[in-house]
Amino acid sequence: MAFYGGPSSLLLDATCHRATAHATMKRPLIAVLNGPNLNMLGQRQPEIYGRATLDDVEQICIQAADKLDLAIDFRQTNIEGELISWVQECRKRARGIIINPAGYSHTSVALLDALLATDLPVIEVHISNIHRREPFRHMSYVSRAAVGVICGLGVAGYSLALQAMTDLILNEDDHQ
Ligand code: CA2
Repeated sequence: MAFYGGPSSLLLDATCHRATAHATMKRPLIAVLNGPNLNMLGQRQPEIYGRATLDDVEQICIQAADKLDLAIDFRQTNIEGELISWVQECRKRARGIIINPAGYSHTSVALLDALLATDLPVIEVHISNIHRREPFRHMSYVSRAAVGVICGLGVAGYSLALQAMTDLILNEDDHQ
């Protein structure tokens, strides 16, 4: 697991008289959570999931987040209860959740309940197009908690989700 946040920038006003309050502005934190077996990415089934490893996905997210002025906390677990605990922790610390729940998408009411309880915007990502695959993958419990679902666009889905999350947060801030 890893937390990434860029340096806060020190902005000077037009006349350069003083540093402004922007110096202390913190980047919004987005949790990027990954479920079981995604640690195997790039090692098997490249025809379905491509050749990128989970480390590559993490780097893609770090670079996208940096451009978007977001901080990210990128994690993967094979344990359902751990994923649920991480979702619960997000309530106090994150502005949004991007999640590839992997196999738990199709089985876990408990994960759905945890996501619903956060009241945070959730974006669900799948690397493969789950609707072109076996029927049991067509239904995702998690989708009921998601503002949007990105699937079938490979690992680029993660950076697209970060872009979409930025728009959701900016929209929330505009309406506060
Ligand atoms: O397409 C996706 O991102 C999935 O969430 C991936 C899950 C699958 O159960 C979902 O239906 C769709 C599987 C993740 C396991 O990934 C592996 C990658 C390489 C080798 C073995 C597993």
